[in-house]
Amino acid sequence: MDIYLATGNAHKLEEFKTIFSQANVAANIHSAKAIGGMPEVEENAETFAGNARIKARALLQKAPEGAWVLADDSGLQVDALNGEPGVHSARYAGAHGRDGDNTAKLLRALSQTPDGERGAQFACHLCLIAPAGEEHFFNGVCRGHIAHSPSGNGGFGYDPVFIPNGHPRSFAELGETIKNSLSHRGKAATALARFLKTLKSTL
Ligand code: ITT
Repeated sequence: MDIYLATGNAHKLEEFKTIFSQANVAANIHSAKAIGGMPEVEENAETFAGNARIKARALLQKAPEGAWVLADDSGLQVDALNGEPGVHSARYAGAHGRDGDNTAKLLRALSQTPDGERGAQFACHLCLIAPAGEEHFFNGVCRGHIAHSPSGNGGFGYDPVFIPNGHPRSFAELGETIKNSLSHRGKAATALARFLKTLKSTL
């Protein structure tokens, strides 16, 4: 089966490829680039699932017949900020804020927040659309806390300031194997992989 990933974020594509190959999912994951790139969409839903659906529907228009489309909408929800930046994570510091700017803004917002009150979670919602048009949703959450300063060079986005529960280091320091085994995207993709394996006739 062929799945086109409705994202312009190359890091997400790489994470899905790795997670699917580790889960032995016999699906070919294609980049949106292979069919002319991810169309411009306004991610104006109030929920991650709603935005994932907007992205998946947009790419479906360009996908070859018989192909499946998958979109990921994800973000960081910080307890002390009432769940922000949430669905605004990518554009927290401006139109499509650069990762470093978003992270710097987050650290400023939490500059007076003490240890013990810096809890946060990453959330990932996936929307998979079948060739016949039916929609399937999967999600995953990873709890942790926000560090006082960035560390590590791996991953993307807020990874340098996110310390997952049970680990002493940031996602950017832990490396992709550990990140994928704990992360919001890893959990959502594992649920998706389980679903795909039930579709024996198409695999
Ligand atoms: P697409 O919409 O094209 O998929 P995007 O990066 O804009 O790419 P989102 O709208 O889902 O994706 O925004 C997700 C943002 O949340 C992302 O830009 C990061 O800032 C943050 N984020 C999500 N998952 C993350 C992860 O695994 N590690 C670090 N930051 C993450």
